[in-house]
Parts: sequence; C-alpha cells; structure tokens
Amino acid sequence: MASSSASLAFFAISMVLLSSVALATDFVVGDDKGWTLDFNYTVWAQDKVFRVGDNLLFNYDSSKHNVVKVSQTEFHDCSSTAANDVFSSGKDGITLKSEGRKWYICGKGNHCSNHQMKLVINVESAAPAPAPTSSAPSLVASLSAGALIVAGAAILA
Ligand SMILES: *[C@@H]1O[C@H](CO)[C@@H](O)[C@H](O)[C@H]1NC(C)=O
Ligand SMILES: [Cu+2]
Repeated sequence: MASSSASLAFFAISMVLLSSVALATDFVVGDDKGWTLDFNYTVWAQDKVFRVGDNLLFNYDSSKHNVVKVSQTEFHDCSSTAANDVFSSGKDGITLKSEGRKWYICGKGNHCSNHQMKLVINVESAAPAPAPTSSAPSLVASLSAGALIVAGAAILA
C-alpha cells in the first residue's frame, strides 16, 4: 500500500520535473548558417518568442568571429569596451536570465557595421505555466520534489 502510493508520487513528481525542464527552449542563432557574415538576424529573430530560461546557442568559426554582449547604444554604433562580456569558444550557450531587450554583436573586424553581424532580441517572462510567478518558490518546490523522489526511490528499492 505505502509502496504503491509512493510509486505514484514518484511518477507524478517526475513528470512535473520533466515538463518544467522541457519548457526551456534552445535557439540556434542563424539556424544552419550559425553566427556569420551577411545573415539578417533581425529576420531570424522576428518570429520567435524568447523567454527567461531559454538558451541562445551561437555556433561559429572561433578564428573569425566572437560574440559580445553589448548595450543598445553599442549595438547601434557597433562598438564595445573591455567591460562587455565576450564569448569566443565558437560554440557558446547563453542562458537568458532576465526579461527585456538583449543586444549581441560580433566584435571582429567590421562584421557588425558592414556585415549585419548583430542580434537584438526581446526576452519575455518565463513560459506561462501553472507555475509560481517568482523563481524562489519554484526552487523550493524542485528541491522538495527531489527529496521526495529520493524517498520514493528508496521505498521502491
Ligand atoms: C533585415 O531584414 C529586415 C526585414 O526585411 C529589413 O528591414 C532590414 O533592413 C534588414 N537588415 C539589413 C541590415 O539589411
Ligand atoms: Cu564576425
């Protein structure tokens, strides 16, 4: 009896955790073309909804390009300073951590100014779900769900 209700709880909580993980979307910037010259990233972004928790994946040749997170003004001017975050692995995953507009450019050569190597997106709040509105309760819920799974697995073993 105790064992079957524990396994039911185990299953239900696992599904909740799996579905919350599945809500985050990975966006491959530029799709098959990746992060490169003369690709219109405004067009790429315009039909997409970016949400907090989603990831941008920049794929590119690290000997030719990089990714610099910039301000709106820097985006407009295609400029950056040492204070900007620079990504240069050629396979950079950037998690969207907050709402609002985010600007990225390539900092190499004149790729931004002459080759449209710039991306601006608007990040919306996390996916609407029967989930809490702030991240603190959801962390607590995840932790307690994790503890229940461990307990459920122990009972089943
Ligand atoms: C990208 O495409 C949009 C929509 O067609 C256009 O308005 C914009 O000027 C293009 N950007 C460049 C740099 O060509
Ligand atoms: Cu570049």
